Amino acid sequence: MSNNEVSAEFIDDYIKKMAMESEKNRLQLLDNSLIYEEPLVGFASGDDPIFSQYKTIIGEFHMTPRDALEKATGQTPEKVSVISWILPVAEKTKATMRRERTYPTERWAHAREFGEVFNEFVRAQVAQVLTERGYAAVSPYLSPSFQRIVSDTDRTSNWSERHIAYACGLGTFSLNDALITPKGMAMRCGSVVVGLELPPTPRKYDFYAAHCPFMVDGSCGKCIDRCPAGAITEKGHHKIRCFNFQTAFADPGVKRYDLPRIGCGFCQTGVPCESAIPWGLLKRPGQGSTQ
Ligand code: B12
Ligand code: SF4
Ligand code: SF4
Repeated sequence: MSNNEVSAEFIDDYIKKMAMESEKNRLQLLDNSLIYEEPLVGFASGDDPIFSQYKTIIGEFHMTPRDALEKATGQTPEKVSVISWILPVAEKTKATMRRERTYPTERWAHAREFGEVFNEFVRAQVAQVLTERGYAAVSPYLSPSFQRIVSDTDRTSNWSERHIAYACGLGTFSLNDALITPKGMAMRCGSVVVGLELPPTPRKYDFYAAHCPFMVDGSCGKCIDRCPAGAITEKGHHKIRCFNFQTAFADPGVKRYDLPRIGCGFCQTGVPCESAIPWGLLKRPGQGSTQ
């Protein structure tokens, strides 16, 4: 099969168009409004050394882009790239959460549930359009190789979508672990690996948590008080406390909405990093910018 030319612009437009036009990006059981606003899209070389570093930072089990592509397709293309996208939660949904303190709003819970259904659709569609044009492609999260790694003290995976987004220049980590992107922390993200050369998006940061004022100089810390579970402290994010707390929202007798999962996300809303990088808190007099 001969390859049809695919450019970074084509992929960027394809993902943005899908978000704006797909019925799946709508809160169909509520008011049919958008789940996500316009996505951000970034790229990295699959051979960027950061992906091997993740075997130390995350664990030996974390797949490199080549691992994921070769396992799924059996192909070893000369050039490999990673495509990552950020799906920013719509303003209307974030606004409902800002007023709440204890139980996620119905809009947030629907956006979590059906927003991830849409995210899976984007992963599958992007991989398919590239495959149809003759390129080896896989969404590692949807592939049989994807594994969640669960213990009494940790919850992780062998394809961390936010580490992939970090590598693709889309944002940095934070005090509460979540990724702060130019469109904020209230988002979900996804990725596809493709046997094609794409121009890497510059990473405009040299510290893995450069977008979080607490991690830069100990200021902000607003997510500590926002978390109703006490899962965020000055020492960071307690994943098991967080997991147990949000799982309890879906217990019969507690559950308020007819959904399998409720999610949480108080730390992602009503905080300075909710919808943007909090530059105002990062640019302190005499300190200059971290951008
Ligand atoms: C397991 C999991 C959880 C677990 C554990 C989260 C965690 N910290 O890993 C629990 C159940 C607690 C959880 C909770 C939530 N989750 Co969750 N979860 C996942 C899942 C399935 C895997 C995460 C994973 O692999 N983590 C890997 C580990 C290693 O990451 P980590 O411990 O945070 O990494 C730290 C270190 O690596 C460190 N680090 C140290 N040195 C260095 C150096 C460098 C260079 C770098 C880059 C990093 C680094 O940085 C990190 C932060 O400290 C992903 C989906 C996916 N496949 O990625 C979604 C995901 C992370 N979850 C997401 C969301 C939205 C949520 C919730 C809001 C729930 C909800 N929707 O209602 C909460 C938010 C909690 C929070 N503050 O992060 C989003 C991310 C949104 C965001 N803004 O970051 C994801 C990506 C799902 C998606 N497809 O979008 N989640
Ligand atoms: S609320 Fe403040 S301290 Fe917490 S992650 Fe956001 S910027 Fe960092
Ligand atoms: S998702 Fe909820 S429980 Fe987990 S850290 Fe954020 S606010 Fe706390």
